[in-house]
Amino acid sequence: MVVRYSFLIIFFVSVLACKKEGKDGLQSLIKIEELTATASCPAGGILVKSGIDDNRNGVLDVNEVDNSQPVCNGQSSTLDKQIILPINFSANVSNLQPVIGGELIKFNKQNYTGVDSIILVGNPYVGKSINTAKVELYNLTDDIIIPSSLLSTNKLYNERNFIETGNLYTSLPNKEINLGIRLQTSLDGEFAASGSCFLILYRN
Ligand SMILES: [Ca+2]
Repeated sequence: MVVRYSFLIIFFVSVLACKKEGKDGLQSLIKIEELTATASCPAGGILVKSGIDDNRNGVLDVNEVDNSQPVCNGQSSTLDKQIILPINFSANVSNLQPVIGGELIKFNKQNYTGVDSIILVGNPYVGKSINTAKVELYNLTDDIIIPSSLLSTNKLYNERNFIETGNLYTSLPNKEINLGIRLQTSLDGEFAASGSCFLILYRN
């Protein structure tokens, strides 16, 4: 519980810190709600809602929610075949300066016995399809990119979908690090956004 709430606090801080306005002045926002236990999430979890702040009030209003993604709490960290970790990053960029943010603190792949596959999943998008949005996993502790973690797309907001990397297990260091995201736009002056980012771990 303590972990989860500190997680949410970090999340909201990172959302506030990442309010980058795009060329059109609209920003994407994320809102997290508690999810009570259901058949598909027996231990409860969180519901990650995302969308564009169309009325520019800095709040993700009900009619602005375009995507809702449940993230279930693990029932048993030693038995779960799949573990989903939100990276808590939502940012826009419209110049060539990369935006680095988000926090998945104290991540250590060695803590997950039996895990042999780790992927980055996200739904980035662009303002114009001539542009490409680039999202990469970032090692905040050592200030370096995680190799082979690039997600790139030229999908517009209303056609965006979740895309994923290959297995990053060997790209991630054998130690505890703070992980984040680096977002870049390919064309200077053109809007790109990160969408929602998750790290998914698989046991064989
Ligand atoms: Ca709003």
